[in-house]
Amino acid sequence: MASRTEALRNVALIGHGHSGKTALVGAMLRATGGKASGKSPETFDAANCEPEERERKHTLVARVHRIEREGVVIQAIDTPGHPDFIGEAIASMCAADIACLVVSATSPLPYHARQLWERAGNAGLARAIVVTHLDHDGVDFEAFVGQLRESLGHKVAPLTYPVTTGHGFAAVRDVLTHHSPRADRFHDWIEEDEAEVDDEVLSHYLEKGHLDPQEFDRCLVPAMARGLLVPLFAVEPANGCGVDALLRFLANHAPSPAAFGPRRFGLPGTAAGADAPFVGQVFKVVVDPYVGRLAHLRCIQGTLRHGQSLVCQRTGTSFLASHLLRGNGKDAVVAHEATAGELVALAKIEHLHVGDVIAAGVADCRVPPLVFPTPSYTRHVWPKSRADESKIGAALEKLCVEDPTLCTRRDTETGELLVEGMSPLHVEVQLQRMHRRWQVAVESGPPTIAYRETIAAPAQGHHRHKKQTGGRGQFAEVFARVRPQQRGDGFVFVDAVVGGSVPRQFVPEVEKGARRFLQRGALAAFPVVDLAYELYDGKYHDVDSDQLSFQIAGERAFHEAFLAARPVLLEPIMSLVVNVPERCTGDVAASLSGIRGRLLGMSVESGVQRIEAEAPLASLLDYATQLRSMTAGEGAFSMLYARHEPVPAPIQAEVVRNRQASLHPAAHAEVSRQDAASA
Ligand SMILES: Nc1nc2c(ncn2[C@@H]2O[C@H](COP(=O)(O)OP(=O)(O)OP(=O)(O)O)[C@@H](O)[C@H]2O)c(=O)[nH]1
Ligand SMILES: [Mg+2]
Repeated sequence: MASRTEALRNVALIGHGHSGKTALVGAMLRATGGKASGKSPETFDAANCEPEERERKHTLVARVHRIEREGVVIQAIDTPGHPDFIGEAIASMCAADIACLVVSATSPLPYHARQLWERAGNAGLARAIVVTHLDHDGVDFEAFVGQLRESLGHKVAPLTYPVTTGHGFAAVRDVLTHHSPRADRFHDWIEEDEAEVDDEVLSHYLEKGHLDPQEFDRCLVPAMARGLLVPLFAVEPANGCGVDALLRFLANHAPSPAAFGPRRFGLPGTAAGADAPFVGQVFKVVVDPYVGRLAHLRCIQGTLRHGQSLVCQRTGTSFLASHLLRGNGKDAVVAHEATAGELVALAKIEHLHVGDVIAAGVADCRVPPLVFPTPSYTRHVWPKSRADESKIGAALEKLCVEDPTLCTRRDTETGELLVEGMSPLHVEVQLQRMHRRWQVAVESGPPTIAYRETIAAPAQGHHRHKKQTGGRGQFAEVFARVRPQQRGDGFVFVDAVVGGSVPRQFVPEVEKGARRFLQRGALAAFPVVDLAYELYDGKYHDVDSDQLSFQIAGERAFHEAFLAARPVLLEPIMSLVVNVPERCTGDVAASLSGIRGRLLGMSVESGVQRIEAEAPLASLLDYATQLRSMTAGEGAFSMLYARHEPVPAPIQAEVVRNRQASLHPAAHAEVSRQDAASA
């Protein structure tokens, strides 16, 4: 009898948006007597159940659905196909043994689906393809399969095929049981792929020109597990056509977690068996306002029992598995134990993150870390009301724990609270979710660019501070020079006073005043950097000079020198890596000049064009959207801060004007009014 692990099939459904993944889960549940009342993903009650999903008719979070058939449990993970939510698909793949790429026969394979396909292969998963939308008129199944074999490799071979496509698509044939010229041709393709499993099989195949039926059956699982064979299935989720053959294949021939063993996860042993010490990996975290935090994990080896003591390998923290749950769609039931390969959830464990490895004790394991794309779109957020102010930090943190492609931070230069995500849609959905779940309402806008001020030439400045108001007066006089420093050298204070014209005890006060000026700048109230301030002369008064007077004189002399030293604004320049389909290379490279960008290099890797460039952050705030429209949603980019560089003069004037308007709206309005009147 098969063990519990051998009776599991962990299937990640991946693919582009609207390809039919959620509809397919619904069809599989209906075919096996599971809960799926509605036929379309909008009405099927276990799917797309969050309001944000229903509004946009897209799956936005991954969900595990348990589908039981003749003693086999298929744990199907339905993932979002929208490129902005790729993080959910990436994490789900680490919980699966087989990735089913769901593709629509009505359009060529989109770049995003290709990316997911390659990630599944790199993660060592077996791969299969499900073709949907074969009921559309004009679809040519053979030609479509030919295209897939062309772009994904000749290991793609149909296991089922439609009798007819278009309106009349109502039946499929199973290549394993049916005989016809078409079935035989596909059968030959499969044999050819299987023959590569090992030398013995290959020599039999070469000798006889085919495999024995037993050999054929025996080699199906290893050929898939090693990526030598990619079976393809024809399906129509709405009428259930082809679904039974797909389920039969998954149950009888798809690799179970035992086919790979813990080795795929970098563990030393080969046995995933119930007696091995427990190791698992978190593939999803949900923070629910009612249930609290739920960490979904895949058991990699051994058995996880209720009440067991576990250690998080990242932090070394121990905790008890006191609430063990088994998820199914939007529901969960209490579980008492889970064996290798099972997907379960631990409730109320506060510190677990996506990708964390947990084990019974400290384990010798090198489970590969999950790599997510870095966020490339930033918004400045602020609370709508006082009440929201105290809750915003905690609520944002909960969202970021759930979504590894979202992060939040306070900008140290501008002081703004920032939310960084994959695109405007991604950030908007997350803020909407924050409002719904945690009742925290925020406003958002583009972030303030962290400009800096510096000088381009040396200059001198002087200030005499004198006040006589009754009693003791105030007196200090300072002469200073400023000169530019290398970029990145910061601020240097030089004491060049000779002959005690500024007494020793007041020199640090002049520096204090100078440093105060650094904070507030003179061009547009941005911090001042990369210059030297030399105090070379001054005057004092025996009675009236004090610390404050020298601070004021030091700061104002700086101001005067700074304005005379050709002040310039520096802006952050970012290093960009843009990945786009090859056909978009020309457009994307040409568009760099429109964002004041500089092309640094280009290379092609498996059909993906990688463009390296630099551009100012100020012109990248909306780049996620621009790139989407240039590449039909298929381009992606990441950026890293490189350095600050001077802003071109006309842009500097505009930045200064806008900054004055935002800092002193009333004064700006008055100036504009006078300008208009004089015009
Ligand atoms: N005619 C036809 N419609 C289909 C087929 N497969 C799916 N659909 C429909 O296509 C629409 C999108 O299907 P979904 O299952 O939501 O697509 P998805 O892949 O889950 O999309 P995301 O959640 O955005 O990733 C739904 O209205 C389905 O009913 C098919 O084979 N034929
Ligand atoms: Mg979906």
